[in-house]
Amino acid sequence: MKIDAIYLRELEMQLVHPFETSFGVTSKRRILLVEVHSEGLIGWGECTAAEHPHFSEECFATAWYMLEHELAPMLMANEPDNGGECPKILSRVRGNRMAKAALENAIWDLEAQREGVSLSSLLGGTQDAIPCGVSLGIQKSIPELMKIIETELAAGYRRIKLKCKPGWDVEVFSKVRHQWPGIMLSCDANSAYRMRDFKHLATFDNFDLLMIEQPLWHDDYFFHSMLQKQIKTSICLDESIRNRRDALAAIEIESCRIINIKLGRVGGFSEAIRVHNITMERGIPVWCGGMLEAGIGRAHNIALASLPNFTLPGDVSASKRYWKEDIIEPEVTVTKGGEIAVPKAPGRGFAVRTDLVEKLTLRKATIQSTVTV
Ligand code: OSB
Ligand code: MG
Repeated sequence: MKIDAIYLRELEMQLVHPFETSFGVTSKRRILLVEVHSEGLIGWGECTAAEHPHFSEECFATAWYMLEHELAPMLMANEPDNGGECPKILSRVRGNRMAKAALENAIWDLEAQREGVSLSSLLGGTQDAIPCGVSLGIQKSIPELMKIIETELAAGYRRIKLKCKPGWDVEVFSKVRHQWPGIMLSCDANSAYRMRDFKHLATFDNFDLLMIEQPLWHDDYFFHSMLQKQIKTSICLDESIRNRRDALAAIEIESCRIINIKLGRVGGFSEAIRVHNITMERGIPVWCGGMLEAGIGRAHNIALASLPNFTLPGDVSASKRYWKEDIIEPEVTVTKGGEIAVPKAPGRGFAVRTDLVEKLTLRKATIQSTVTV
């Protein structure tokens, strides 16, 4: 496809509530959007890199730099025909997967429009609706957390995930389990524990958790395998799964029994599909993770989560849980039964509110083809 121009935008968006994990608090997001103009169509991508490099090595500024100076010019010079060709074109740049994903996903978004098919079906999606869970940040107090859980269960969400860290774990799980004995409950440590905590982590087995997500180092699966042998609760890996090879290695050495797939973390739709396929082959269920996305990232997550091995409720939830006003129309909504309907319309199925995007844009960069005809 002939790419006319690629635009990068920096948006500032205030979260409805601050979100606290074991690595810090986020109140405002700087959202990096990629806009690819080609043959009269516009493909959109959203970069999931956070403000600071606390979840992974990437952050907003590194992603912006890589996109502006390396990735977008490289893609323009090579004119991919479809989303699936992007990883090879961008492979000379090592790492920087969240930056790559934003660009590659914009091409898939464009391709779905060009082909007149839904993004979900272009990716190989088979599910009409995706089951939803929520990820609840660390709160000031347990009673405050209990109120939030009550609200989210009433809204229909099918799985509650609690962010945890030393000092905000077993006491919390115990109170929550006591109040709601039957709910699907899990926790996410974002690498807050170490080997000295193995005995403590084994006590999580008392709470019938669906999984414990990324208890140890962000880049590890060897020690997670040691831990998995010593606890009954299934480990789910998030941070340490960067690609299909990581997934396969983690499955082979039994580091986890569940995997969370995030588009940005694995570098885009192509690699996400490869991770999905190998987990399905090996009988390891997956779910779609979230990175506090605005509407475009959320729409892409929904399309991804329609693939057949996404059998567990994911972290993709309603726009209004994060934003007063989302940048897409309609906003993402969740049914009383805790599901999001997968759009069937051509493309991503959610229109971009360009006026609002323009209003929220703090900075814009243009990458134009240097090839003259
Ligand atoms: O580990 O899943 C995570 C948010 C920011 C960084 C990392 C994570 C999260 C979440 C929130 O858990 C998921 C969401 O977008 O709802
Ligand atoms: Mg996680």
